[in-house]
Amino acid sequence: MGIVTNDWDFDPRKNSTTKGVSLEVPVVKLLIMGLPASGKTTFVRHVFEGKDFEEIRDYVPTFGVSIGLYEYAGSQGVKVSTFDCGGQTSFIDTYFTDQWVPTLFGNVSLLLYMVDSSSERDLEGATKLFRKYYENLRRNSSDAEVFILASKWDKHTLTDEDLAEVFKDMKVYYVSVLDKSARKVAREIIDIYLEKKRKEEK
Ligand SMILES: Nc1nc2c(ncn2[C@@H]2O[C@H](COP(=O)(O)OP(=O)(O)OP(=O)(O)O)[C@@H](O)[C@H]2O)c(=O)[nH]1
Ligand SMILES: [Mg+2]
Repeated sequence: MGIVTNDWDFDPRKNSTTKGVSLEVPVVKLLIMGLPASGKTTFVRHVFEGKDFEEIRDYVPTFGVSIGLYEYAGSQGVKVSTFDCGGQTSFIDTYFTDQWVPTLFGNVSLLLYMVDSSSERDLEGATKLFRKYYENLRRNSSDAEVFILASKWDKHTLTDEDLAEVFKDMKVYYVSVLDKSARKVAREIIDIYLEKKRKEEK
């Protein structure tokens, strides 16, 4: 089985959510992964499509990988492509096939790994899955930046200590789509990446 996607025959000129994005302009590729219902799609729609929580609060599992291309308002002139990977087990298995590894894990600028901070029960599973994704990422995009996003921080039961203990050297950010934190963190993370690129080019 291949990956079934919302819009897998990805041609940004046709499928872009923003019109007129030039393919020549380099884009920041965000790979967004995590367990089912950890908040990935909500984050993408809130940050990049400008939706408020009330408009998008119903849980609709992502079928395969949902790809978007956005002109990012937070940093002028920057294009962001989002690869929002559905967390259901049936999809996850396909992400590691030879057919899809390069498409998903290649050329990644930033991996955002979502961990539901309102669910203590899932932490072990989330950590295991993270390791698997991380290994594939490092093999295919050795210099990608990696961030753990502790989602649903408005109702967190996990503490920052819990997360620091399992994600040790990783950078952990706390986000909620009910306040300004998700957009603020997205901007901070993208700026970190852009700054790194600027330094490399000098
Ligand atoms: N309270 C609260 N709920 C949130 C937040 N972010 C997401 N949710 C809820 O979490 C549920 C799952 O959200 P999704 O974003 O669809 O989850 P997902 O990670 O894309 O799930 P899959 O596509 O199945 O992998 C929805 O009911 C959202 O309303 C948040 O910051 N705070
Ligand atoms: Mg989703």
